[in-house]
Amino acid sequence: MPADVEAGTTAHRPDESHSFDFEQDMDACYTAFDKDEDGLLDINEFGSLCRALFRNDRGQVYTVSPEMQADMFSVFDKNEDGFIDREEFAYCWTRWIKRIVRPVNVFLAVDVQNDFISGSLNISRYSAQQNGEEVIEPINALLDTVQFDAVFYSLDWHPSDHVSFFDNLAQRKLHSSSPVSFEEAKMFDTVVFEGPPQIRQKLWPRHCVQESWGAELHKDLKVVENSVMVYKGTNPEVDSYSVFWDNKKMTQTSLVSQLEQVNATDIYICGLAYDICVGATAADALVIGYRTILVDDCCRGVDLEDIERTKRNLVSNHGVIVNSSQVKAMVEGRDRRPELGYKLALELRNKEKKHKDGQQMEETEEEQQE
Ligand code: VGL
Ligand code: ZN
Repeated sequence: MPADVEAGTTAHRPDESHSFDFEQDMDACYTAFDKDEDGLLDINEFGSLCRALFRNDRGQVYTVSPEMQADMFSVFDKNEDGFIDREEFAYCWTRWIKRIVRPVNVFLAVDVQNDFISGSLNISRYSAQQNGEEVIEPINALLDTVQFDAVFYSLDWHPSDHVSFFDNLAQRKLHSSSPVSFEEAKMFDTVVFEGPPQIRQKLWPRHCVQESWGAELHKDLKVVENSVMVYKGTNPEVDSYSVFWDNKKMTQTSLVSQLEQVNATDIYICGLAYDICVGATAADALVIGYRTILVDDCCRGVDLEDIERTKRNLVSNHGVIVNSSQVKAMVEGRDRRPELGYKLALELRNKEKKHKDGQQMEETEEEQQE
């Protein structure tokens, strides 16, 4: 083979252009990638499967690093013999490939409420580049064009005596560890309340009071049929930035069980404020184990540096940041991101490990009883 052809191998290897239709069945898939027909998938054959799997709707193949590929391979090579046999592939097919190709997609618009757009916590007041109203058009366009399996809207929904309101400061005792005293405390300072529960709390202007205009969703935001409202921050003593849990992780919102009910695999998150409630929600979604996608152009935040930190944090935890124009192809399984495939593989490994640990616990308990 001439040297110049050799040099170009990575881009032109026949299996680089191999696109497999994952709507076919498991056996067809196994046979297609078992190139040497030895009845086993080795790491290289798994590599060509990855190249067929992780590509976008324009046929471009996403790069999967050798480390990531080896790590995913190890999740499915359960007996660690260096091959994915047919039995191991059955698991890989149903729990991984099928979910990557046919995800269950949930959309969550966080706190698109009047107070954050033009009311008391109006984010454009804090940053010249940020205007909360700008999220409405791209969110509405998404809801018009993309068929999600479930749609949720969260609402910051505080009682009048809420702990986060600066003008309620006199209602509670500060803890001795508070960085600022009652006398010194100003709006946006962080204090520590004695509790219970003892909490660090940033002091915000009164906002999103239950049943008030400021707590209503913006009038132009499209509310789709059969969507679900999730209320957070309802406990007067604890604030709640994440739509999953309050800031002390004492109580869950209804979102957790509702996502389980629909068997959600992927969650698309956007809204206000990017660096506060959107960021906290996305971080929790990843902790719970969801494939998590931030829709960047449908978010606005308070602090530009904090927004960048939020994005870096998401990416380092295997989340993905996209533009709303990319969402439709992802939802329909035509644009399949390796980061999300990797996240799912890690979750499968965690589940297996928990299962094994549980079995071991049972065995030791039995031994102890004997
Ligand atoms: C939020 C501050 C206070 C938010 C809620 O929705 O981002 N920010 N409460
Ligand atoms: Zn709030």
